[in-house]
Amino acid sequence: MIKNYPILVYFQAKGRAELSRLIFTCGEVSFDDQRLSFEDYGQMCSSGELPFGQLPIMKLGDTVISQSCAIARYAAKQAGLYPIDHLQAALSDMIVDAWRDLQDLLYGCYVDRVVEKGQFIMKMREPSVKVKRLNEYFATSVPMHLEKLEQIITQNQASSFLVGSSLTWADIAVFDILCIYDHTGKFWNEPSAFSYIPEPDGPYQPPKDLLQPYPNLETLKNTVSQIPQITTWLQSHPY
Ligand SMILES: N[C@@H](CCC(=O)N[C@@H](CS)C(=O)NCC(=O)O)C(=O)O
Repeated sequence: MIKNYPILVYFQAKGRAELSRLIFTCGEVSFDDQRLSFEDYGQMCSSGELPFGQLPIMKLGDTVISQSCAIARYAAKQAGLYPIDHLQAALSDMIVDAWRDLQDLLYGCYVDRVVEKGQFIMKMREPSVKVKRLNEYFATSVPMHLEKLEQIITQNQASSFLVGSSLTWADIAVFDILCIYDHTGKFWNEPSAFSYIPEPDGPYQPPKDLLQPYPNLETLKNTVSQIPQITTWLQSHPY
């Protein structure tokens, strides 16, 4: 039977799928949240059903959509969180593209994508290299992006959201990446997590007071976390 609601497929992690999950949840759009093991992923890869050999994907009937931003944009339109005004839509796209840059740079600290025997493969980095890259990431890329996002909110005369007068998918994207940076998150300190670093100094600790220089972002994070659908989602999906 063809399901008439989206099936979102990703690993057992927030990663690049949590934004779409949060958007669907916030807009009360039904979706199937499928989480795969690495073994399942390998099988899916060999079956050729992944358009670019990567996750997340979203299945809608016989159609498979890849690329996290494309999926999240679809979710946002379904959820009523994508701006109707074209200029506001472009501003929201800009912010979500920055979300994607931050995700790419973060996972690039952990894995390298290399060509071996004519195939793209992911190679885990040496622990010390990961730590060095993460330190650089939090010292340079993160503040540069957070500063800009803070400024965008300051300059928005219409509200304390990033774009226009109400919540959009751009706010949820920024919320999502800020949650990933939470130093208490399982992402950093749970040995079973994909990104746990066993050596040389135990789990990586992201900076504790990351949001201290960015009061608008702190307010935004609190506001989004208090949306009832999001609060309920986070209670049942803390990691
Ligand atoms: N541009 C893609 C990147 C997707 C991506 O890198 N996914 C990772 C998991 S977070 C993956 O499937 N990696 C396997 C591989 O690249 O071989 C997106 O934003 O969805």
